[in-house]
Amino acid sequence: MSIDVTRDGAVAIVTVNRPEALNALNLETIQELRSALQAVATDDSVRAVVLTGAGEKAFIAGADIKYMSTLTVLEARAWGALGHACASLLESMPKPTIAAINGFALGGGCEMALGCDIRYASTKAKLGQPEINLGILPGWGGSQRLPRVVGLGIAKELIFTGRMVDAAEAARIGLVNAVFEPEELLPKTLELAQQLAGKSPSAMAFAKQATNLALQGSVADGLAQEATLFAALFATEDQSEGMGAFIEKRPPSFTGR
Ligand code: DAK
Repeated sequence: MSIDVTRDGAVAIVTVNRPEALNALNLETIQELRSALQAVATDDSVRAVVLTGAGEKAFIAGADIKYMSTLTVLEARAWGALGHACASLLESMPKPTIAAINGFALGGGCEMALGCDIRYASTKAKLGQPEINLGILPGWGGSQRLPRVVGLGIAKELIFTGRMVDAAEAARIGLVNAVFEPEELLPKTLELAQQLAGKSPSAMAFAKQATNLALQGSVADGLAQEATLFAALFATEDQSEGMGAFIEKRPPSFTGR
């Protein structure tokens, strides 16, 4: 098994554990990752998910180049679909996902981080889309998600050159939300994950669904969806609890109902 799933209360920590290959994703690992993400996505006791890599050096150094080197066109299609499924699960599961980028996040690794809602990095992190140097392009969502995160001009520069950025530059261009010393990365990520896990699950799910629409379709369609989701939350106990707690000057206790 190259994917570990552990729990810290309502937070699931999904760790890619193949450090001998810098956590590169081969067929077995990406299939296991997809199963693990499907499981945490549908487990109501999980309210936030952290994705990270085992060892000191890498988050995920990419898709496994040795595995990819022999793919036919049809196999490459299936391979692309597997990576798309994982990144889409991270992006669309109805609970927050946070990447704890503890080292190299290259190619498919950067694309998994881009699928997450929030990215925290260690000072040792290096991110990039080096596929151009292998004669291919980012195939697990990078061509679409990187421009949405850092803007089209910077994304094109990174994808066309294949150059890596360090953690400081990644923070400056908005590719990661914050940077921490290596030993602080997981504690800080878990602190955030626990904070998010304590929010109303339904409000969180709808907030994620609504913000995901921000860069898709028209503003008018997005506003219409926002209005529907907003109104629907007034049918939940969590809305009464959240507002009641404010009025009664006490912390809220959300149940997900
Ligand atoms: N794949 C396979 N093995 C990898 C790997 C990778 N991506 N990255 C590292 N490794 C392995 C190395 O081969 C080495 O194994 P041994 O040779 O010892 O058996 C071990 O991990 C340690 O790596 P190094 O010895 O190279 O370590 P260094 O510290 O010297 O260098 C490095 C670290 C991260 C700079 C270097 O390993 C490196 O450049 N790695 C490759 C990074 C990279 O290019 N990543 C992007 C992969 S391409 C698509 C679908 C998906 C994709 C594209 C298209 N379609 C369907 C269209 C996705 C593409 C990618 O992700």
